[in-house]
Amino acid sequence: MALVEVQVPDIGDFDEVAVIELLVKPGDTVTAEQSLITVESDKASMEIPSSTAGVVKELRVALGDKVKQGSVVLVLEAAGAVSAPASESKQAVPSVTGSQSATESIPQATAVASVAAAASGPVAVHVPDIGDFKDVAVIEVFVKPGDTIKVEQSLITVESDKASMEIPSSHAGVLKELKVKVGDTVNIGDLLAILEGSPTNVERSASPVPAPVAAPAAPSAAAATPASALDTERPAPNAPMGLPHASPSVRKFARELGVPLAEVKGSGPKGRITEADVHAFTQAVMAGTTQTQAQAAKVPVAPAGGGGSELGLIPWPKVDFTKFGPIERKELSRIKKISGANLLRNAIMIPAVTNHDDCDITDLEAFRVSTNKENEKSGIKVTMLAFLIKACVAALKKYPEFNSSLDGDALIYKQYFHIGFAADTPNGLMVPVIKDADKKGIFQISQEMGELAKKARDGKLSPGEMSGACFTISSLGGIGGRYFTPIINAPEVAILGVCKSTIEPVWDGKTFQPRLMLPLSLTWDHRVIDGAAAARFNVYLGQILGDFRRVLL
Ligand code: CAO
Repeated sequence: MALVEVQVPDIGDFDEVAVIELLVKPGDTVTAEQSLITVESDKASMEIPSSTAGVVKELRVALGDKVKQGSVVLVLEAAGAVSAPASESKQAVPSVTGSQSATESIPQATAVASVAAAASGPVAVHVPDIGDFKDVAVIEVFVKPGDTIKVEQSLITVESDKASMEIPSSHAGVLKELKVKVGDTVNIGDLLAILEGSPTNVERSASPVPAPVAAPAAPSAAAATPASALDTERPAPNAPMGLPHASPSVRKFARELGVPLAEVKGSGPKGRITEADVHAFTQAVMAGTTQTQAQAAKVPVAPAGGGGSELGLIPWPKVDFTKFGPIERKELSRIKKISGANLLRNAIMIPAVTNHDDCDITDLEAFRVSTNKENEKSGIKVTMLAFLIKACVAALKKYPEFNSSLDGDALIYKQYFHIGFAADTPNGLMVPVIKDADKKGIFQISQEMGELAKKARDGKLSPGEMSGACFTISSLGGIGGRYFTPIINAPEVAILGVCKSTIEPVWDGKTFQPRLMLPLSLTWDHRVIDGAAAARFNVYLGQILGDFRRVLL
């Protein structure tokens, strides 16, 4: 069985596009042409299909990664003969520029633009080069006669059986006549619309090439969504799996409004969700005639702008900072947006309390340092965090409500011990998970932690490596600080924050002794745990870290 690297094929005009969805996971069997990931630029999204059939061995991309032509998406154990690489597959992905490369298409487009700029009076807008597509159906019309059209404004959406794309206007002006309607089929060069040209034509951008967008109703693996991610496009738990059937602009619009697209009923052809549907859904929610599933479950979804109006809060202050000095605006990374929505929900929804404590790790640190010296050659560095993970497992076993999750009026007690640890990465906070930490030794945990932390920093964590945690540890010990109040990673019910250990004078009954003290901050969900249990958990944790022989008792 050959291992095959599946690469991003020619994706036309797109240079570096973000991975917004992982549709498969290691162990999945995929067929040739099956969609593997969805990538998105600011204007469109598209699915990257597999060039060959086989079993997924390794995902080489993670959510938020930027990919381009040639980037390796995953490694497959090919079933049977290896087929042509994805970049050679004609059918694989709609090529936005047909046989032309993106760079070739631009000068041509610019030339058209300058002619258009000089034109006034009626201007014809044609279907541009839409690559491999023939006789594609018009499934959506965004404009009507009388509308003022901007350059690059989407006029219609066309759809083949595998993908859909929006066709933008090559010119600005007032729409005089629309030459197509829903249900028509179009090809390159077909007349789409007549505009009354406007002098603003000079502003047209270089490329009239349509952007390919995601194939509708593509399969979406449940496990592809990291446990910590709350995406408004993610199908609701009870909804059938699959991306909502909508164009990228409608998806973007829904995201901006914080509308869960999976809950919007599409009125377009084949149940496609239109902008009007999103409007109608928003109005119905605002009027109180319908509820999102999150509202029904009394879980507030973070609004895109952090408005907070649905919580009855006053609006977020809008300040023109330029009045006070120079500024620079930078978009939040996708990871920050996703984790921000989760953190907001968890901070608001969980009646959380934090207990602070110190524990004596003098002997443990001495043991750790000597162990590392003895095992220098092994290349594995034993970390304090590995001991903390083991100590937490012992405390979770002794106090099982800390290893539970709320399910309505019931508690789910987990009989496994998967421990998440917060990792600081250039793109934001990630939480990789050490699975079955109860069955692993300190060396194995240290090694796995090192590998997972590296993958997190490189943006290479797979969804499976970030899901299933029972309890999370957030260690700022390598950085500094004294105590903090970590936010619980729902549906877990507690999280341990750890800061930097320092030598402190500790009274032994006769005299002060210099001891290495580790500050612990345990945040817990008061619906599940009470204060006395939390104090006992912290005390027990401290006792174990003070003397690990206690785990044997
Ligand atoms: N007290 C004193 N020193 C500590 C310590 C502690 N509690 N924990 C770690 N250290 C030391 C380590 O021993 C190491 O020292 P040496 O280089 O001399 O051996 C140094 O600090 C650096 O440790 P580290 O932080 O790189 O490694 P780690 O195993 O402790 O942690 C990881 C790994 C991935 C958790 C960490 O790199 C990280 O990302 N921490 C940030 C987590 C975070 O962002 N939390 C906040 C979440 S809420 O926004």
